[in-house]
Amino acid sequence: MSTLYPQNNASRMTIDLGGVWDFRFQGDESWQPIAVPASYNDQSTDPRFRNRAGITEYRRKITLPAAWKGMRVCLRFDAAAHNARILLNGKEIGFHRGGFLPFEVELNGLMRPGETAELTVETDNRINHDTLPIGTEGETAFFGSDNPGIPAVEAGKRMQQERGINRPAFDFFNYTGIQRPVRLVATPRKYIRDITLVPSLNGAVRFSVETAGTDAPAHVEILDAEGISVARCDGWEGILQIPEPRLWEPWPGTPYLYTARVTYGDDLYEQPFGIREVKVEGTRFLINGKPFRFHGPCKHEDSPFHGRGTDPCLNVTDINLYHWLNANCFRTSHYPYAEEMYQLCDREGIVIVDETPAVGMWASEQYGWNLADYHLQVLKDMIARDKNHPCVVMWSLGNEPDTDSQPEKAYEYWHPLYEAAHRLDPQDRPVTVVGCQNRYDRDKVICSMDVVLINRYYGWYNLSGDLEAAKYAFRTELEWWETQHKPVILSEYGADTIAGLHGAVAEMFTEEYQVAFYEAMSECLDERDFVIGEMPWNFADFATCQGPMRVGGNRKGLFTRDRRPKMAAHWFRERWKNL
Ligand code: GCB
Repeated sequence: MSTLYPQNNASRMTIDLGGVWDFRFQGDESWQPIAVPASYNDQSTDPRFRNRAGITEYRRKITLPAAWKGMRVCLRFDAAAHNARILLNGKEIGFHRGGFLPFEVELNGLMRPGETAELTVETDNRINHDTLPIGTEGETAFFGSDNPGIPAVEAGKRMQQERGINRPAFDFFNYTGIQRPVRLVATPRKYIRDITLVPSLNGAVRFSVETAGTDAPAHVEILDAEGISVARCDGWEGILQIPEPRLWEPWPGTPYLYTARVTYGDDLYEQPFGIREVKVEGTRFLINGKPFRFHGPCKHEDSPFHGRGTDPCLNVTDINLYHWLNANCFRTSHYPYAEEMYQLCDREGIVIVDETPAVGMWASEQYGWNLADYHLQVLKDMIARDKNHPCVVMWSLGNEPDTDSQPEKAYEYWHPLYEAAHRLDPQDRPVTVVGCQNRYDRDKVICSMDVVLINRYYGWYNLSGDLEAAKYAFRTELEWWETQHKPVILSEYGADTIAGLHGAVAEMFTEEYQVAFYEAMSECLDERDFVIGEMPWNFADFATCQGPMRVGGNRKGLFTRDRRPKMAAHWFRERWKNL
C-alpha cells in the first residue's frame, strides 16, 4: 500500500474512473445511473436514497491499457463511505473499513494489460458503535426527546428497530457512497511507496523514502517554486540543505512551496512541501516562530447535489470565500477531507486543524465499546496521508467526546491516542481533541492537550436568547481557563440563522441575532491573551439529520448552503480585516 496521492508524470499514469456508473440497493433487480464521485443520497427522488440503511452496489467495466504491460497496477479509492468491498468479475479482491481515507487494491495477477473486467464496489452506510463516525444503536435520538417509557412511543421505536434504523450520533447528514475519486494507477514495478519530509527553518530537510525493491538508492532533488534545482542527494534517508530557504507562511504571508523530486529506478514522484515550523510555547501557538491567531469558520464537506462528494469547483470557491472573509484557517470538522483540499490550502496559505472521524462519542459508555484499536488505526492512516502538508498545523483526535462523566476512564482512552499522534507524526505537530460544553472543572482530557479546543454555545443551546447572561457565563468559564495556563481556541460557537429573517430586535434565528451573538462572544474573547483562536460554527449551512431542532439543515452558516453571505459573514470580514 502506498500513501502517496496518485500522480501523472513521466513514469506514472492514472485513469480517472469518474463518470456515471450503474447503481442499485443490494437485493434490487435492476440497475440505475449514479454519478461518481458524489454522495448517492441526493441523486434520486426515491426516499431510500436518503433513508435506507445497508449495502449499495456500484458497477462499471474497467480496461487496463495494453501499454501498461510490466507495470504495477492498482485501483485507488480516495475514500468510499463507510465500509467498502471491492469485487472483480464477482470475486472479492479488497475490503476497507472507514469512509474518509484512501486505500488501494492491487490488480497485478488479477487482470492483464489489455483486459476488461467488471468492477463492483459495495458500500455500506450503516453506522454503529464499531464505526467512526458513531451511530446510535437504537438509543435516544440525537435531536429531541424520544419520551422513554411512554408505551406507544416505545412501540414505535420497536417498529423502527425492526425496519432497521441507522441513526447518526452526530449533527450532519450521513452522506455515503463513492464520494471521492477512483482511479486506475500504474507505476513501475519497483516503485516509490512513501516519502516523508521534515523541513526546518534553516533550510535543512530531513527526508526518508520508502521503496518497493531496494536495488539502487533513491535520488532526491529539491526544486524551488520556479523549478530550479536547489539541493540533491542519494539515499533512502538523509538531510538535504536548501540555501537561502524561503518559508511557507500562512495567509496573508506567502505560502512558498518547494517540490521534492524523488526518483528510484524507473519511478518518479514529485512531492510538494513547505518549510515551516509549528510550536506551542506557553499560551502561544507559533508558526515560524511568530504567534499565530486562528480565525476562520469550521467547515463541512457539504453542498447541494454532490452531498459530501469531492468537487474542485466548490473547493476553490470556498477557499476564495475564506480569502474574502479574511479568514486564515479551518478545522476539518468532523473527518479528514479530500486530499485536493489540503493541496489547495498548501497553495493558498490556509491553515488546517486535521480531525479524525471520531465524532458522536458523547456517551460515557463509549469507553466500553472496544473502539481504541480502530481509532488508532484511523489516526495513523490520517497522519500517514497528511504528514507532508505544510497547511496542517495540528491534529484533532476527535470531536466532543464525553470526558467529564468518568474523567479517569476518558483519560485512559484519550491519552494513548495523544501520545500516538506525537509518535506517529514525523513533524511532531501539536495534538488536541475538541471538547464539548461540559464540566470543564472535572475534565482531565481536554486540559491535557497541547492546545485546548472548546465548543461553546452560551446564548444558543443554553441561556438561549439572553446574550448578557451568555457573556457573564462565558467570562466565568474563561476565568477558570486562565488558571490552566494553556492556549485556548474557541473551536465552535454559533447561532442558527435563517437567511433573510430579520428583526429590529435581535431575536434568535434572525440575522441580527447571529451578529449580536458573535459581537458578544468576541467581546469576551478579546479580553484574554491566552485565547489564540476563534472558529465560528459553521462556514455554511449544511445538511443534517431530521429533528425538531433543525429546519432544512443546520443553519449556523455564515453563508447559506449555496454560499451567499449572511450579515454575520460581512461582520467577520470586517473584524478579521483588523486582526
Ligand atoms: C456541536 C457539534 C457540531 C454541531 C454543532 C451544532 O457542538 O460539534 O457537529 O453541528 O454543535 O450546531 O449543534
